[in-house]
Amino acid sequence: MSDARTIAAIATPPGRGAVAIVRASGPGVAAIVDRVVRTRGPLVPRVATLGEIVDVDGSTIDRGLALLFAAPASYTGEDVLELHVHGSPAVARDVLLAVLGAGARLAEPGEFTRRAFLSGKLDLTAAEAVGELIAAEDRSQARGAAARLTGGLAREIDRAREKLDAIVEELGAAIDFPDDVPSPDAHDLAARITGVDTHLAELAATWESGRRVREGLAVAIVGPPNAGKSSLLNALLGVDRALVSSEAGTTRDTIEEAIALGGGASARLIDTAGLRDATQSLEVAGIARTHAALAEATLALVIVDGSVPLDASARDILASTRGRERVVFFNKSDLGRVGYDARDDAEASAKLGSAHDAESIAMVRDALRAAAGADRIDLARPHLSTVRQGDAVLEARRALARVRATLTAGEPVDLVAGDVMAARASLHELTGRAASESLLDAIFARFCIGK
Ligand SMILES: Nc1nc2c(ncn2[C@@H]2O[C@H](COP(=O)(O)OP(=O)(O)OP(=O)(O)O)[C@@H](O)[C@H]2O)c(=O)[nH]1
Ligand SMILES: [Mg+2]
Repeated sequence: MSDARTIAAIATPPGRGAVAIVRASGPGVAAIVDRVVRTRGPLVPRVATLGEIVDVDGSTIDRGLALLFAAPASYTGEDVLELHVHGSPAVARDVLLAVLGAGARLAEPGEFTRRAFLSGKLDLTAAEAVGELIAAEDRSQARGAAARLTGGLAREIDRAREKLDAIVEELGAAIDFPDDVPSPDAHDLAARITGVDTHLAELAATWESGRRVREGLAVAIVGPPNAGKSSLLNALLGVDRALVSSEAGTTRDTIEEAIALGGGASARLIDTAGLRDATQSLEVAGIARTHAALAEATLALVIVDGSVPLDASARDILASTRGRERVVFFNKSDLGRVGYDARDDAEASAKLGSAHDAESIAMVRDALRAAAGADRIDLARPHLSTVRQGDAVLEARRALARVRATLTAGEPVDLVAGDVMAARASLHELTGRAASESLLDAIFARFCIGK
């Protein structure tokens, strides 16, 4: 897709606004300025200049600001022109058509940022961060992406990669000149590989916590019918979102709502149909959805009625969620605590409270907040963000594990060269220093046009 022609697009969102911006980048910008922009004097780079924006046939479309960035001091590294006009969709479209008429072609999604990457203005993780920043829906997502924009992650990865570079070089010299260059010492090599791997392991750990912050913790609220699941959902949300009734089996379909948990953490709460042996077909279908929600959720928020002895369905759900990440809440403490007091050791850390009581709700909220990882990750520090980045680090660590296995087995040191190079290649791909066209296509296709 990326031919070197000048590209153009409307950079502002569709619809009406105060200002619309049409942007062009490439070698044809000077010609576009000539044909489309009428100002008193010539445009000075980085100086916003008021003028008329004209059609290819010379008629005025709008008065607006022209802003020129001369290569290489621009977002893309090429000549860039921004035309700021009145924010009407019709005006923006006409200005774009004029720019296209003056020699540009319509930009592909993400093509401006792709050009910035190709000209070395951004590494690939920073380019991805641009996409994430635009897509960010809350502050923590935006902050995390903004931190990655500065290239801190790429520098961190490069540091690990440089250590592998040195090892590859030493191994290469020993292989090429066996008589003159001694092979690196196996012990020493293993220690250095372990050092790199530890560093990568720390980064890998940021991936899972980063994901929770970015996507919000997926929480399935599960338990027997009538336990108070929907009541708890409503209390957490602070609005009556789900129907609540004293009839068991009220909730049939899953209900999903997002909540902010404070400190930049958020969760997606999924209220579900109560779990029991149902025969009625609608309820059976609802329960199937509960199981699906439970399978997809990161955390199970298990609600049982703690005021009465635990019945079979309560015991079932407590037992079946035992191995996984969960918060157990014994509800209806205002009515008693018989069930809570008789709980198994496995539920030792379970919470007791009432969906009708603000303090209990705060307690559940805190537990979710802790699980959402807001306290565990410092978004200002380099962290992995996309699945692609997580995979690349995983791939590199796998190769390093093979290196260590070879060394531990007492094999000749030269045999590890291939795997060290494989680990290095994964890190190279992560920062985009060796990214394929198809990888770039996949990444930038997710961007919007104009970015
Ligand atoms: N006393 C008391 N009643 C509660 C409490 N929490 C919920 N209830 C009541 O218990 C009944 C069931 O509540 P729901 O929130 O509908 O329960 P559910 O788990 O969503 O039930 P299903 O959707 O049928 O699975 C309602 O009458 C609630 O008012 C509590 O802490 N104390
Ligand atoms: Mg319900």
